[in-house]
Amino acid sequence: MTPNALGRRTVLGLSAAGLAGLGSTALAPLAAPARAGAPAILKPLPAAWFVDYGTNAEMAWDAVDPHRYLTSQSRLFVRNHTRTPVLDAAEHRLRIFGDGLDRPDGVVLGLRDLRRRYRRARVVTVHECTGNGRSLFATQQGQQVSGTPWRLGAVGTVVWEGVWLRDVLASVGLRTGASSVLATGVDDEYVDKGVNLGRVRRPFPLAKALDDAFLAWGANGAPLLPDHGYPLRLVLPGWIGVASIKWLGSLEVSTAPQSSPWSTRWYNVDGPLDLNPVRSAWELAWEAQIPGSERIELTGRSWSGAAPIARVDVSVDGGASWAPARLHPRPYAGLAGHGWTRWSHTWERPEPGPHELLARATDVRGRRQPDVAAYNPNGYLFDAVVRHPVAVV
Ligand SMILES: Nc1nc2c(c(=O)[nH]1)N[C@H]1C(S)=C(S)[C@@H](COP(=O)(O)O)O[C@H]1N2
Ligand SMILES: [Mo]
Repeated sequence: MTPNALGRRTVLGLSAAGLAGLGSTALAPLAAPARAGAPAILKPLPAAWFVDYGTNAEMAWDAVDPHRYLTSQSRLFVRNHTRTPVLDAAEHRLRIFGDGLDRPDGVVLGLRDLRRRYRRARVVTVHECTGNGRSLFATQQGQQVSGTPWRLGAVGTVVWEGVWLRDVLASVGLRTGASSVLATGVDDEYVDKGVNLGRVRRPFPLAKALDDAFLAWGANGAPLLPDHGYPLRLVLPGWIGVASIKWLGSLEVSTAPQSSPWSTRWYNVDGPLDLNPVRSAWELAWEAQIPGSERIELTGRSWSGAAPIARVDVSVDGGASWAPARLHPRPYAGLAGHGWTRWSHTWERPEPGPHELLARATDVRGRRQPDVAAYNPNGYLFDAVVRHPVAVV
C-alpha cells in the first residue's frame, strides 16, 4: 500500500461530522492527498472549443458542427465539484445496500459483473447542468445570482451505453416500502467554506430508478472519459445534470426519505429540482460578426428534459416578428430517451449592423420557453428566450 492509499483509508475511516469538526487547515492535506497540483479536468480544453472556469468548462456554441448530432466527449462540458479522479476500472466497485433491499448486506458489483449479468442497453439524453444559462439572469434580467456563470454551453446530447438500473435492482431484490435511492460518487469530498460536506451525492425516487435510470460505462461508442465519470456513472435521463452522479461508488436503497446538501441546499427551488426545462441556442458566438450576404443560413438547437421538441419559432429582429424554424429529423429517435432537435432558418437580406436573434421552443408536452425566467438565488433553470446579440458586417 502506498502512503497515499493509507492517507485515503484514514479519511474514509472518519465520519463526515468528525471531518467537519477538524476545520479547513487540518483538512487541507487530506482533501488533496494524491495529485496536488494536478488539473481539475484532465482532457484538453482548447480555447476554440471551451470556456475554462477551472473545475468547470463550457462548450463554445460557435464550435458546434451543424452536421454532427451528438456531442463527442472531447467537446462535452465538464462540471466538477473538486477534480476528476483517476480510477482503475478493474478495481472499481459499485456497492448497492440499504434497508430497501431484500438482502440487508446488499451486493458489490464490478464492471465485469454489470457487463455479464445484465442486458446491455443504450439511451440517448440531453445531458445538461441545470445552471446552464445562469449568466443570463444578470445580463438579460439584471438579477444577481451565484454559481458558475455559464452562458448556454453546459449541455450536450449523448448516447450512453450500459445497463438499466431497474434490471440490476430486480436481480438484487427490493423490499416493499423501498422508496428512495441515494447515489454517491467516489471523487474527493466537497469542502465548502471550510465545512466538509462529504462526497457528492444526491437522492432520487425509486420510481425514477425503476423507470429509466441508467448505469453507463460508455458514451457515443467509447468508454467514458475520466472527466465524464469513468469507469461508471449514473444517468437520470431528462433530469438536471447533478442527478447523474459520476464515478458512481454506491447506491443506498431506503424505505425512508433521503437528502443531501445537493438536494436541500443546492439544486432546490421550493423542493429538490428534477426535470430540466426547455432551452434553445444558436450555433454562433456571442456577439458573432456575420459577413453580410443576400441570405444567411442560421442554425441552432432546442431541447427539453421532459420530451422531444415540437416546434421552434425564431426572430431576427429582436422579437418584433417571428417565423417557424425548419426542424431537422432527429437521429436516434428509435432509441430509448430523446436528444435535442436541430433547426435552421434562412435570414433574407439582413441589414448591416447589430441585431438580436431569438429562438423560442415548445416541447411535445406543451412546455414553452417564457420571456422571463423565474428568479432564484442560485440561478437554476434559466429557460427564458435568449436575446442573442450579433452584428452583420
Ligand atoms: N461524483 C460527481 N458527480 C457529479 C458531479 C460531481 O462533481 N461529482 N457534478 C454533477 C453536475 S453538477 C453535473 S452538471 C454533471 C456534469 O457531468 P459532466 O461533467 O460529465 O458533463 O455531473 C454531475 N455529477
Ligand atoms: Mo450541474
